[in-house]
Amino acid sequence: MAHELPELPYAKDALEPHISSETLDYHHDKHHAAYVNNLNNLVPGTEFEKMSLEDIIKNAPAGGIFNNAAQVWNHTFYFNGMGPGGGGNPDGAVSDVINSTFGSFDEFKEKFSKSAATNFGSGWTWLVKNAAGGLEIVNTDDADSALKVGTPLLTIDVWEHAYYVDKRNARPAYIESWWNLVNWDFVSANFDG
Ligand code: MN3
Repeated sequence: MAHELPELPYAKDALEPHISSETLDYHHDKHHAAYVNNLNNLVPGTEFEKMSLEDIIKNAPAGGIFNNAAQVWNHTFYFNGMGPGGGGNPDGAVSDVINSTFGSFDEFKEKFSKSAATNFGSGWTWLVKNAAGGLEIVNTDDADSALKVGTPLLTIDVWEHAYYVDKRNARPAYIESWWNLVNWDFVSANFDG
């Protein structure tokens, strides 16, 4: 099947001043698009040709097909997890389970930020619901996806291309900006499954 680049669920400048339209020009229109194109070039003639993105990620061995499929999925999930008018605190069941797992929202935020800031090299930091229904903060390397760990609820891309235009080398400043964009309705919908 041909994989498609999903459109951003908001205008290019909707995340300003936290993430610029220039960053999204590169991150969505160049990087995300390239992963889609690479995947579509790699799968024809393989056992992965007719598989969904999720099935490719769960079944492909380490290598180009896995890397590009996971990067397509990870980026769509990341972009959907942000929005104008985001940020603040979660409510409902997600708020309750964050408090019971991490002590408080502030303690969760601090722990998640520290994981993202110290995730070495390129990767992703995730909030995941595990098989027991509990929450975990998970770091993955390069293209690796938390789909292999549990049910992803939220992610932040910590590859340099996510922040170098706006923040240069200051990953912690990008993480701090990103909290202003978190779409907690998206997190709740993922949590409710
Ligand atoms: Mn990226």
